[in-house]
Amino acid sequence: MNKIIEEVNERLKEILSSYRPGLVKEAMIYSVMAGGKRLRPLLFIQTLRAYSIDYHEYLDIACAIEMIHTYSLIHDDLPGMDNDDLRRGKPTCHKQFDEATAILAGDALLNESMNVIIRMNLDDALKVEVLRTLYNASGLGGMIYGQQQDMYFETHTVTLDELQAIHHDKTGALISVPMKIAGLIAKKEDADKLENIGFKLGLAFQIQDDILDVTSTTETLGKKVGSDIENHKSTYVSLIGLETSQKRVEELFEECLADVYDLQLNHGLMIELFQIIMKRVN
Ligand code: GRG
Repeated sequence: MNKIIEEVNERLKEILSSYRPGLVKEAMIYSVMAGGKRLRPLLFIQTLRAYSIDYHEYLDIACAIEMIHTYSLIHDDLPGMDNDDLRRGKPTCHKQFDEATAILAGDALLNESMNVIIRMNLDDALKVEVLRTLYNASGLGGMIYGQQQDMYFETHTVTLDELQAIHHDKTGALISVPMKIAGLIAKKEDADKLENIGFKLGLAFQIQDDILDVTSTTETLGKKVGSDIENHKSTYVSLIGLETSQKRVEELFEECLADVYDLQLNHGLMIELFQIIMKRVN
């Protein structure tokens, strides 16, 4: 997996270096290259590999997804949202630069992610399907809607079902969409099943996030811990407790494994990927 991460990083550097010079470009490079785990590119590439597809032709889709993810983190950290000082172990974009530059860097990453895909040499029908699927997941069809609901429930009581729906959109959409797009490329009839597995993985990932917020350290996590309690935020841990949350994560991973065995692909590659996510410490 390290080789794949290096390839993604090299291509991201190439893409970012092509932009017109200035503070916005510097801020984009700063945040994208700040040391993220590249989980979403890995989910995309490893799923393609599991279907024996050469991923190099599609590397730019992995980069575009990571650019959207980084934009969401830059904006999520802004004073008007979570107002965080630390991200990926470094000062947040608006702390390192300034608020206006951080807003523009996020906007530019979202816009340019689309250009990255538009410029690819792909079959036109596939390109349109990829664009439609990706920007539905990152927009009001998924992540932005989830962020809106997350903000609403900062001042309203939330049930477990409502919290699960927030996670589905806010975190799950951008974790499931790499798997869905890999399915559209490799085997169209599997795309919805892969998306479903991705949503379960996304929920497990977000519950882990809630758990790490109370069990980890700022040093390990690369961002402030204890922020959910400080912000009086309802989380899986606050609603069902730490132990039950941990159990739920394990159950979801088991379900993902079982679902993967229903598909005809290289199961070992998918399991390797799920284990990396399951064992994550940051
Ligand atoms: C501002 C439009 C907008 C959306 C923000 C995803 C999101 C929506 C906010 C992030 C809030 C957050 C920390 C959610 C927890 C799950 C999550 C997305 C964690 C960060 O993803 P990782 O762990 O990060 O993959 P790295 O840094 O490794 O890429």
